[in-house]
Amino acid sequence: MLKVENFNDEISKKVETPELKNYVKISIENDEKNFCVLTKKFVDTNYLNRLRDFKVHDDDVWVISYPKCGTTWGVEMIWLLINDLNFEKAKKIHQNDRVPFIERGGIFTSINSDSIKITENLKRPRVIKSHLSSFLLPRELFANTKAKIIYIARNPKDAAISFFHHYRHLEGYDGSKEDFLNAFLNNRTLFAPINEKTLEFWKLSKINSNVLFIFYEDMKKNLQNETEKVMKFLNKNYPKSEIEELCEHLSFGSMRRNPQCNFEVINKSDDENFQFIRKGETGSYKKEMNSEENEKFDDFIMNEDFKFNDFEYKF
Ligand code: PPS
Repeated sequence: MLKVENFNDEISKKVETPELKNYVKISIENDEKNFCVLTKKFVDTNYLNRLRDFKVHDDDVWVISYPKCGTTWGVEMIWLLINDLNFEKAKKIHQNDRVPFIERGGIFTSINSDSIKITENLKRPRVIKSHLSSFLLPRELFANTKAKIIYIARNPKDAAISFFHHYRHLEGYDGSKEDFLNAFLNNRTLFAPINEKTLEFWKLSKINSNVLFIFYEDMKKNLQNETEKVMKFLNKNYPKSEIEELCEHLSFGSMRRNPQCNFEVINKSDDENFQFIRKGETGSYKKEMNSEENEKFDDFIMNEDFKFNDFEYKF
């Protein structure tokens, strides 16, 4: 049984924005670690049930992550690997139209399109993006299917800083960094909790050969290596020269210049130069978090369950 609760506390109210109103916590009854922060719209529009009943195909590839963990980067790589490295098409069609963000229409105030229907109608093989926790994803994805899942993880310090900028420039947040980071640490930002979600997919990847777990930080360190790993997982085979061409397409500079990947920003008021593909660094938190915030994040990611499951974030 799922439980839906409104967040009526100050921490949560402080990170409400014109796009993100009325946060709710959806959880599995009697299992407090299994929850996901969404907006009330998700329940009101019945995305909650429609998504869980969504028909999955064996040739689907689902890209799952917590926001700001390199989803757009990974999605671009995976879409191209699945689509015979069709760079021409990738440069012509916006990533959102090639790879639907399946829950999008059930979350943001101004999005009126039916993102579930759009995903349903997408030509196969489909690449589908989601930030949901597993208990809100289609039941079929975890049963009776050969569909593949690729989970992309990033350290929560960089993810939180990136999300702060995202909230400001894409969701209309006008509060302070302090309030935002406090909400993040209290699992009140959209799609929280990052730790539990990450660990859940880490554990899944250990027991299910259809689940691959990759790290943003590894992509930064050696993109070619990670690309080849993903290529093998998808049962594809391209010569080295083509993989090199793909890595060039996926480089920070090239993706930043690519309007089909560098998403539109709505609020540039306090930083004219802000772009969705922002810094693209590991450790960008070091310049943007003070030592007290940094320590709070250290506590946040000190998790007994991580040790027990042999999981560590990368920095
Ligand atoms: S979203 O909104 O959840 O889909 O965001 P997401 O795509 O997951 O994450 C955005 C961050 O990924 C960085 N990014 C890249 N880094 C390195 N190289 C490439 N090619 C690249 N493409 C995207 C992007 O800059 C965001 O991180 P920050 O730290 O904000 O720069």
